[in-house]
Amino acid sequence: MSNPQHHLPELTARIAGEGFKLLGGFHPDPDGPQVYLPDGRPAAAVFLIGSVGVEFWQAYRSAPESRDGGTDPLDRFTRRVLSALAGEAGLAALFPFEGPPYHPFQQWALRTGGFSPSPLGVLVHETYGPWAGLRAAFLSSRKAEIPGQPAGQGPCPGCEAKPCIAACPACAIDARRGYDAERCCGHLDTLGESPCWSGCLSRSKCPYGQEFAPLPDQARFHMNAFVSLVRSMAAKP
Ligand code: B12
Repeated sequence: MSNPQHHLPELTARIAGEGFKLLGGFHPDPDGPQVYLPDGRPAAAVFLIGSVGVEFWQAYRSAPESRDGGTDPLDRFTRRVLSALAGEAGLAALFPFEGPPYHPFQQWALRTGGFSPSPLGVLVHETYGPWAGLRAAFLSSRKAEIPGQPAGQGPCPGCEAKPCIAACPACAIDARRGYDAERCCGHLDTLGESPCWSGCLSRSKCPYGQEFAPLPDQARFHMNAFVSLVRSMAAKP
């Protein structure tokens, strides 16, 4: 990794130009949990890169990885584009699909602010609702300017109606126990053409970020990836 040489507005624009979004950042507290650079030193600043809405899907659909027939096309597209961007800015890139063990991306997202945990398992963002994908973390060895942090705790603690819970036709979401992935998958298996395949009905009922909901083919792509991951996890001893 070379010396960090990014400039926040330029970094934000470069990331947006490739269809991604700079969701936020944080400076790890020296007395708290650290995020480590590839050379083992603790990072001084962390940027969280996400994907939201149709811009990202359009960028992916026009990339060669979406048509080459290989495995994990979206992860390969993400790694190619964001590794190059991080390298240009003198930053290191970590990805959520590296693992197991996986990097704690949801914990990092909570530290950027604006997100709350939800009964759905996914973090819900005050602007993007349940539709923010976490695609990479860029790490800087030096303190750096990061985006301003939203003040609130994210939307779920203040949402009394919680329409997400009742919307699940498989009763896979419970206010206390959270989200039951096996039950959700079982439902998808039983009903081959369940409307859930075109987008999780519970996430669709979230009052936040509705304008960022995925297109039907985008939703189906993610549901397929999710079902494959649950099956591969269940198949492991
Ligand atoms: C393994 C995994 C799963 C497993 C969960 C098994 C388990 N109990 O851990 C399964 C396959 C069930 C799963 C499902 C889904 N997942 Co998932 N998953 C992951 C992955 C790759 C690793 C999680 C992990 O172990 N992290 C390591 C620990 C140490 O990190 P952590 O931050 O401390 O962990 C938190 C999570 O594990 C979380 N958690 C625990 N159980 C579950 C269950 C679910 C469903 C989720 C979402 C989170 C979650 O609690 C921890 C504390 O905050 C992460 C990526 C990542 N690197 O985190 C994505 C991730 C958490 N998943 C994500 C998503 C979106 C989904 C799906 C909605 C997929 C989809 N269709 O798009 C589904 C839910 C299905 C639905 N109907 O909506 C997003 C969440 C984004 C957000 N806004 O929060 C992530 C960050 C991937 C990404 N690139 O954005 N997932």
